[in-house]
Amino acid sequence: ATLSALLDGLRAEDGTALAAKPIVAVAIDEAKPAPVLSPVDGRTVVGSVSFLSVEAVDAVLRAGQAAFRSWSATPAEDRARILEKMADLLEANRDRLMSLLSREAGKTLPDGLSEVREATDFCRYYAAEARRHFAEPIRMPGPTGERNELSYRGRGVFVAISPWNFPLAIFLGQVTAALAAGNTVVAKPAEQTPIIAFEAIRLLHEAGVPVAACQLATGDGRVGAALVSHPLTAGVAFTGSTETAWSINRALAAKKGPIVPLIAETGGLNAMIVDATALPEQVTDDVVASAYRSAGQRCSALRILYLQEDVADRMLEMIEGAAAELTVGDPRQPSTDLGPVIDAEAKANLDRHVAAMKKSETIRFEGRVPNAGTYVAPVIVELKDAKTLDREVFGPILHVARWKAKELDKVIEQVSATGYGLTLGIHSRIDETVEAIVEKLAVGNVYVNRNVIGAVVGTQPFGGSGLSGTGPKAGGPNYLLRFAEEQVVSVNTAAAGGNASLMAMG
Ligand code: UN1
Repeated sequence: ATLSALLDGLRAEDGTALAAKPIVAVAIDEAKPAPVLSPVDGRTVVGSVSFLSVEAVDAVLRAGQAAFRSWSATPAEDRARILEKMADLLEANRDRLMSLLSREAGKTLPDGLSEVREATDFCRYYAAEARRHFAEPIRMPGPTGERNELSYRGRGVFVAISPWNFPLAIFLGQVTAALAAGNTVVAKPAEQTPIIAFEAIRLLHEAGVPVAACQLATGDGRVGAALVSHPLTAGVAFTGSTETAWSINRALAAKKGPIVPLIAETGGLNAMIVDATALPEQVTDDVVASAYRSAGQRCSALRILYLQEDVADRMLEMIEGAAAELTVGDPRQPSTDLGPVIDAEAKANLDRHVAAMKKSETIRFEGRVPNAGTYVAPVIVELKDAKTLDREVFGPILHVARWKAKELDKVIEQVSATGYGLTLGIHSRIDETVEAIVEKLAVGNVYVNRNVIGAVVGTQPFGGSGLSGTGPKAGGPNYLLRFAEEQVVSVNTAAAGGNASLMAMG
């Protein structure tokens, strides 16, 4: 079996091969391609894909390492131009990508459109950041008779492991950041969304990234584990569950060789705190968007809504009314608000959670869903005690808890006690209340009097702390630096003899 066996494995719906150019730089042994089924109906084949074998991981990383010298020596300006070309290609292919996002990931058309835009924004933003950080060394202050310069360079082959919920934007966000910083990349997409990843890599190659500088490693957790543990891996960018981040940390700790960074963006148990001064219509809109957009499958999504007792009944009534207006169904229909969840396993987990909630808590609302496919109805659960929700439930299930006017500190304590720190919503017209909450909660992204999703690249750098990840924030001014190594060169420029630093030290 050869490279062409892998390429043969990548076929579009109509049977035409997707591969115009190679996506890995090496020939590998490969198993039979498996079909990727669409969550829209659970049956339609989106395409088929071969998974990389664990044995092939070594060859892929070696090829990435071999490509490193020339890619890292490519001027930052050239790398930036390639990323800008990629942005143009994404825009030119927008409709096709949106269609694929619907078919492979179950995205509604508005979600698909925002995702293509976000991916485009990442390319342009990281291109600008590459110019800012990497074009020229930074002159450090110091004594005369010496020149001190700080510069950044790529670390080597970066492994990028991404989730199915943003199979284009997060996938490309990681990959383009690593490339911009001068690394080569091996990207492992989620098992559920390899085809969109393949399309993205193909466009990157078309934009001018050398094949070996950005390779695609399709596969399950075993491929991910083999990539992470490999001695050549110079860094890992990961977005996914907190549990997987722990296991990546363990694998990196056990790995022999260079000590490498993990950049992890993980889960959240995101709260919104609403007090009696909040505007009911605004709260309703923002809660519905935050809890149900993307069928609740965003790590930023609202999971638990804290309503102040005095306004809780009225607000709940309005939110239930708005939830009842939501349409669940085929994501390709313009009238659809919630598409399917990603697969049967995700649906089974959510159904189990709702069944458990029905036993002990109050279900305030449950919507209707189509019979076929992996659709989950929007649900509102009122909890007797907010502590009942102690883990991230990744779907369209909104939990609500009430709080009394004097008990804001207790709410803050409960939110803090989850250990997560990704997004937080506050709806209040009292500045002191907002400030008190912000000051006490170490949450990565706080949204005041608005919804808690859809962070804009370059405007709202995104990422959390604690159980929610390591930082730095994606789409922010510090992100690329974590992908790079620093080097300081100190040159004695005095005419002869002497060392300015030593002399300055006395
Ligand atoms: C994720 O869901 O994994 O702010 C993170 C937002 C998105 C978050 C993506 N950019 O909703």
